[in-house]
Amino acid sequence: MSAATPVPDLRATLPLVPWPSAVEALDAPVAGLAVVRLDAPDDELRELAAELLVAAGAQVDPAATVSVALSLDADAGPAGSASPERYTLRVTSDGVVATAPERVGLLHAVRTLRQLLGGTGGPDAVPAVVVRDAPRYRWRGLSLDVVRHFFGPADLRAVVDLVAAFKLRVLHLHLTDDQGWRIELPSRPELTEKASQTQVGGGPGGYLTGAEFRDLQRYAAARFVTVVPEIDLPGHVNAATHTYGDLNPDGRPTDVYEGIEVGFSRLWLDLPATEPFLRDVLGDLARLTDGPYVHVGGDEVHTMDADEYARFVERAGSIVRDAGKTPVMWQEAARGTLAPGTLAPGTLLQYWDPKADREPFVDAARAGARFIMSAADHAYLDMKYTPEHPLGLDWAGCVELRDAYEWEPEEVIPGLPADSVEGVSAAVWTETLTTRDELFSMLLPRLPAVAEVAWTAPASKDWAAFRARVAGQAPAWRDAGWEFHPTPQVDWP
Ligand code: TNX
Repeated sequence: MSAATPVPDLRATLPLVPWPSAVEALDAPVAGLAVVRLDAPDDELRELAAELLVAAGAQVDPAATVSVALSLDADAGPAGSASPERYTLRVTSDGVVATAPERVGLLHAVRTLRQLLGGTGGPDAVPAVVVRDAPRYRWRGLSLDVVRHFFGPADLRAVVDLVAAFKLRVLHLHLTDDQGWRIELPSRPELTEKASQTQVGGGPGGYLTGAEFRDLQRYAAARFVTVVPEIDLPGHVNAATHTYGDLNPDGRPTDVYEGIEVGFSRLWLDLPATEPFLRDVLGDLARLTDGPYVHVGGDEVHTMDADEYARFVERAGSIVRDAGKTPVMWQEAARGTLAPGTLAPGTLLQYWDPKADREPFVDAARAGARFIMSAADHAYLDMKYTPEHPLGLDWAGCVELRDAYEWEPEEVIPGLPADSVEGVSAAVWTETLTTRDELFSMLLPRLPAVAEVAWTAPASKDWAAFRARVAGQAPAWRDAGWEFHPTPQVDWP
């Protein structure tokens, strides 16, 4: 562009979410990408890329003259970036070239291209640009409760598609709680037999079979999404204490629970049945899990003394480690140590409750724990958008789109060393969410806001530009059948 040409603010005109590390507009004609040839290093990647480009209105034809070429190249990405996810995308009227050191970066590049195709010119007139991009954090995720209301394989695949569309890499599934046990385990089939058939407010409930869970992981892995399963311990366990009376001091099964109170149920570490139960369920879950992480909960145990809680967390963590996985725990487990600061190094803690005392987090970080930021006042997408919103809870206040966008993960815990932040996860709890449409209307448009917090450098974030870019996603959401909440904070097309 010559110096005299006013430079439009690319951040507001290109419909890219999350905003990339560097975008350079070329002083060159737009690219016609309505019919393209697709070259990729392997068939799996070619098929995924083709699906995305076709969804954006392009046609893929091996005889086309314009090509979209994906190729592995260690030199791709922003200067100086060592992220394995980095990529470069060059769009000109001669065609598209995407390069990345790893396949994941090539798929990121295609997702960026897919968003460019959805811009105002459509696939016939895609602006000539070079994008060089890499994420801020490795852990970029969504935590989803499938207990309070059950969501089955088809809904979960749609959630994987949504998560992946915004370049998130983790789907954390909250699989057990007071209201149900949603994962079939070979050594403990009674759990799903006895404790999966209800949900909040009654209703049918449900569970994932081992085969369904494996299939879901495969579907997610093809899209570079890791599934992190959670068995919540030692609280949120009424489904287990309902199934096995011997997990209770009086030996009697507890009643089915269909309400939404939290904090009343618990295990007892010193009962003879407890340790075998922990070994069986965590061992089975680790064997079913392809990814490196197993989440063992640890939140809201309101009826256990600190010493037993600490012993419990250490037990659960070491069983998971012995099974070859890295444990993830809710923030409360920062206190899950007999002496301050002795939590096993490498443990991942998921921060959620802004009302909690921060000191144990700083101690845990000093001992080598790493943090996933799910600050409820920004990243809990089950909070209502506004007080009048018909769905959701409001214990952490309302979370409008701008609240989900404007926060800094390295500042939510004062005093925490910035380099102990592993990443960011949005979370959605389903006490009030009963259908896929309701779930998606809470995720969209707020999940893209959290995705940008996790991906984009703070200096490149801009609310006014984000509002404009997120509006540009709506046509794609409508095409995909993804329900969204048309918040008045955005001028929707
Ligand atoms: C707190 S977040 C909980 C969940 C609820 C959620 C509702 C966390 C670790 N525990 O049990 O579903 O609030 O927002």
